[in-house]
Amino acid sequence: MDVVTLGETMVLFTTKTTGLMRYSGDFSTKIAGAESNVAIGLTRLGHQAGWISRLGDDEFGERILSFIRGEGIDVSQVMFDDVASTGLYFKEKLSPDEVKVKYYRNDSAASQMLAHDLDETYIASAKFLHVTGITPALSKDCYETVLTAIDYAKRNGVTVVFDPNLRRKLWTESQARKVLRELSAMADIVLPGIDEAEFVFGRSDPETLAQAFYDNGASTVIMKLGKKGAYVLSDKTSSFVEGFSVEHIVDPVGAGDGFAAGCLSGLVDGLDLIEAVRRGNAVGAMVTMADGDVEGLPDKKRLTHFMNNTHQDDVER
Ligand code: KDG
Repeated sequence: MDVVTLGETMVLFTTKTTGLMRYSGDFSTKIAGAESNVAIGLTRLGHQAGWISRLGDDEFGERILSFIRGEGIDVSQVMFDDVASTGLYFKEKLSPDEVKVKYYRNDSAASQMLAHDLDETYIASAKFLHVTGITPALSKDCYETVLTAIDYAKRNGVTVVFDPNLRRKLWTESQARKVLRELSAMADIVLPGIDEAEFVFGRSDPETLAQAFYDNGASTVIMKLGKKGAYVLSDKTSSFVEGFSVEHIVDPVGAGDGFAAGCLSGLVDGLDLIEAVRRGNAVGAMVTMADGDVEGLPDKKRLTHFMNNTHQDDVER
């Protein structure tokens, strides 16, 4: 197993018309969850990924399991809850550039994940454990499950990758800031977006914020800068890695997860950090070119074509 991840996946309902959801009668439905988005990005690129989660014993849970298993992800650790329901969320397009999200996930099946349900041997079998800041926001049990997963990883020499993935609607600012800082300190690799970095450490430039995560305990910081690319800091390097230009952004949601999948794919393939992040930039850019979180995630052939045929400014080192 290359990467094991852990988190909630939901059925996403997106209005088919622009405007207030109260006037929308038609919705498209897709599967979306930050952690399974990353796992799908990895399997599409030929890697082995496992997804740990809990689903409702309902039609939406069955649909999610079928979709994720169909993407070649190991779902042997997924549990079904015969009481709590599968989480849902709705995307309301108020204008082409203004999207609002409404979660229906309180007390969802995934929020009932328990630390004692984790299989240490399963986590120990991976090269990387990928966790995000969404899961600890779901419940105290989920917070403890993430802590236990990180402990199992560290005890078994598995590299811990943490993506803060700040979701302000899921918890208070003070709760979020405390836990995101705490988990960032435990991680080997941290993948903050610039906004999340400023949320945790205050307003500043990418270099200063990356240093703050490094001083906080992470050994590698890969800061997402959107279309500008990323800034990388480790004990061996500090560098901006230029992003890839995209002529028409269809849907930016999920780009950060694609970036994470690309970076992890590069590291699994033995690329150096800069080249792994360059792959992350490319995958993140490709995600924005399709509607939905995972529909733009490429296979190796499409990724290679995109990277070789898209203008990229020189990498500044
Ligand atoms: O990164 C995209 C995720 O935010 C989306 O898939 C849904 O996991 C999700 C969340 O909690 O917002």
